[in-house]
This record gives sequence, structure tokens and C-alpha cells, in this order.
Amino acid sequence: MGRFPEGFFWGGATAANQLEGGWNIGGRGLAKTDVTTGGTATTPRFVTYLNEDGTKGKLPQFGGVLPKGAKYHIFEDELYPNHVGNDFYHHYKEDIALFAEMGFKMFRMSIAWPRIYPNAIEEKPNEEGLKFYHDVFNELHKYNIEPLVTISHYDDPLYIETGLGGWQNREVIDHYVKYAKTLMDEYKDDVKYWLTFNEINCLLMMKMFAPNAPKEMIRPAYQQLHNQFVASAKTVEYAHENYPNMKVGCMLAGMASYPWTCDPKDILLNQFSMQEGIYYCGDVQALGEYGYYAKRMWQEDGVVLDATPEDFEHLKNGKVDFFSFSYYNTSCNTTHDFGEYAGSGNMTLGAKNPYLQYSEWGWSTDPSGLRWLLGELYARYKMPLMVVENGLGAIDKVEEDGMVHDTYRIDYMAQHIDAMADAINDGVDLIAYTSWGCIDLVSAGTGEMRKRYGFIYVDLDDELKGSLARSRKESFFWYKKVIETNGEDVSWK
Ligand code: BGP
Repeated sequence: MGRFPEGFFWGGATAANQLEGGWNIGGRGLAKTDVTTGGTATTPRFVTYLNEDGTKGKLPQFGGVLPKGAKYHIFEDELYPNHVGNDFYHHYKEDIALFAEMGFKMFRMSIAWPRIYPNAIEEKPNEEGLKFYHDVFNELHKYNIEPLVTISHYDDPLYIETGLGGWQNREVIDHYVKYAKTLMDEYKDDVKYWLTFNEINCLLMMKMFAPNAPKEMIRPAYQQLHNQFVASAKTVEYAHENYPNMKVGCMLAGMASYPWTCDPKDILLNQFSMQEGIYYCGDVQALGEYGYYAKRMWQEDGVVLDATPEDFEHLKNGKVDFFSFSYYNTSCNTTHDFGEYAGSGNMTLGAKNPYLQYSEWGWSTDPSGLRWLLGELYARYKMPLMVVENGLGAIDKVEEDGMVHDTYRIDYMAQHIDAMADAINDGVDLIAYTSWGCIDLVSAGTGEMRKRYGFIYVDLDDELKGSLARSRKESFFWYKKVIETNGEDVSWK
């Protein structure tokens, strides 16, 4: 056998809110991303709203609470990058043809929930939304590209928050399950691989990023997560009962971390961090129950879950079929003062690792960490793994010959592909690699277009100006060769 098994799924990954555009057409409802402005590596994205007295208000994307009586609002003088994405809504045929040219075997995409149920609560789905995704799947199948579909990727209908009080309301579980069942019934012949929630563990991110935040701000996340776990498990059960050929996976942010020193206190701190960051969610979704350490976390944060005995039954019966995750970087935990090793950029978690290089956005490059994480996850969950996001966000420059020569991206990805090959050689059952943002799209963290990940360049800038024309970067031709050789040859001139 070569480095990668036959039938390995090479491909790329995207999310509806970051690439589709078409935010107010085809009967689509609003998502939070539609009231979120652009930001940069150092300034946050804002959500915009109208105060009761008619004045304009803005809150940082994460961690704020709307003032009493305020309503989310779209202002003419603000830029909302997700309204445009890269306009995949109108370019999908051209884009999928380019994916096919690279030889993609799999395309990870998400369905915009507000395109199917604009406010989540409707009884009947929006036919125009259903048709759009039929068209996309038909196009993919034309080229034998297997879709991998995320059911919820950061664009739940805004009404869930404004009208239902968010995911802490158990009613939302039913709306999600209704939506997921609609998708499975509708696309049973089109889609075999599903992911229930993108980076579900990010709900606990505040605990990780702002451990000193008031407990009452962290607490709701536990209930929201519990409700999402139940929604996910019920979806898995539905698939298993009705469509035995379907495979449903979980999707977590691969928030891998190391102890910064060999001080046993750092080792312990890092163990807690991995439990809180990854295993809390992974254990429920893949093993069917909360880990032993969950009690400690609940105690620490004063959490009393509103959960029924039936919930725990569903969690047990709705274990996922495979485990998927995103992997970009690693971080370090320490009880020591890290002074000059403090991070910068939009991922300032913990101390900087002196052995790694960091991007302008503060993200480290750590291919060995991927091999390590794959091993940890496989040992624990013993089920097929997929790396469904990985890549380098960078500023690309179109050179005089009209092309982006993104050898830095090739270099980053080649190292990670080698790390995956090593993990497979170690014995890990890895079945897919879909690199993030295979075509340039809006950054989730900063809302920028200039933070590009693609093999395909899209002519659009942060002011949302540009022709939207697509062109092949140097990495396009490199990835084509990687796929052609099934990952044997990752070299480049
Ligand atoms: C993950 C998200 C993606 C994606 C990626 C890159 O967390 O699942 O939606 O955007 O990160 O992050 P960013 O866009 O902030 O560079």
C-alpha cells in the first residue's frame, strides 16, 4: 500500500455563510452572520443593532449582550462581508468544475439552515432553498465528487436567538431535528456523509479564552451544548433507523495544546485544557456519555444541567459513525509567567511555543501536532477520522503573470499531508482530508477576504469590490498532482 489508502477522500471544505452570498434571495431568512461586520487581525467583528431610541449600536461579535429593547439591524453604511461571500450562489457550476479539475473526491459544504427554514419554526421547508442544494449536489455528482454536508455551520436562523432565546431553550432541539430530518429525507440519494454541528466545542470557547470571565457568562454554554448534543444524537438515531447507508459524524475544533513546561502543574493544567477543549464534546458524541471530569467542570462553574433521563438514552444511542475535526495550530498552557512569549493576533491563547512559527494572525504552524492529535483521537475513539479543515490563511498577491504564487501555502499543506501519512503509518484510520477554504471565502474569525486559504483566487477585496472572477493559484496545480498521486508526491519545484 502507498502512504494513503485507496479511496482516500481528497478535497476541500467550505461553509454556506462564508461563500454563498445571496443572503436575501431565494426565500432565505437571516442569520447572525448577516448582521456581523468585517474586522481585522487586531480589531473584532461587530454585530450591529438599533437601540430603542433609534440610535445605532455595535457589539463585539463574541461575548456581548444586546442592550434591553435593542434589535439587530442592517445599516447601509456598514459592510457585511457574508452578504456577498464569494457569490458561490451564482458561481457554483464554475466552482465545482474547478474542484473537479483538481480531482476532488469530496467536497465539504454546509447547508444554510435559514435557506430551508427561514426562522427555524416554520412547518414546511422553503422549496427554493431545497432546490438550490439539489442543483449543487447534481453538479457534484456529475464529477463523482462525494458531498460531505455540515447541517449547522455558524448560521443558525437569527430568530432562534431573537424569538426563542437561543439554544438554551429546549424547543430548539425539535426545530433542529425537524430541519435535519428534512435534509436527510430530501437528499437521501445525494448525500451519504453528514456532520451535525461545525466545531461544536467552540461553544465552550469563552471558558478557554476568558477563563476569568464571570461564571454566569460561561454557564449558559453548558446547557446550549447539552441541547445540541441531544439534537445531534437524535439526528444520528434518525439516520441509522431510516437510512442505514448514511454515515453521520461529529465535527470539533482540534484545539490541541501542550504543557509549556514540564512542571507537573503545567501537565495537569494541560490535561484539563484538553478535557474542556476537546474531550468534553468528543466523549459525548463519540462514546455516548459525559466524561468523568464533566462533574468537576460543572462543579467549578456552578452548572446544574436541565437534562432528562431520555436525553441520556439518546446520547447513548446516537453515537456518531466517524470523528471529524479542524486542525490549524496548537497552543501552550502554563502556570508560569510567559512574559515575552505572550501571543498576538486573533488566537492569543496561552504562551507562544518557541519551537514554532506564527502567522500574522497569531496562528502557529505545527504539522507534528496533527500527527500527535490524530493518534490521541484514534486511541480514544477507535473510529474512522477525517481532517475536514486545515490550511494557511495568508495575504496573496496576484503577480504580473496574473497568478498567485502561493508556495508558502504549498509548503504548509505538504507538511501536514506528510504528518497525516505518518499517522496512517502509525495505524490511524484516517479516511479524508478536506482542506479549508479551497476557494477564497470570507474569514469566520475576522470577516476579511484578504485572509485567503484557497487554491482558487477570487477577485474580491475587503471593501467587497472586485469582479468575483475565479483564477487558479500555483497551489491549484500542486494539489491536483497530490490528488493524482494519492498523496505519494507532495513535492513542488
Ligand atoms: C474554523 C471554522 C471555519 C473557518 C476556519 C478558519 O474555525 O469552522 O468556518 O473559517 O476556522 O478560520 P478563519 O476564517 O477565522 O481564518
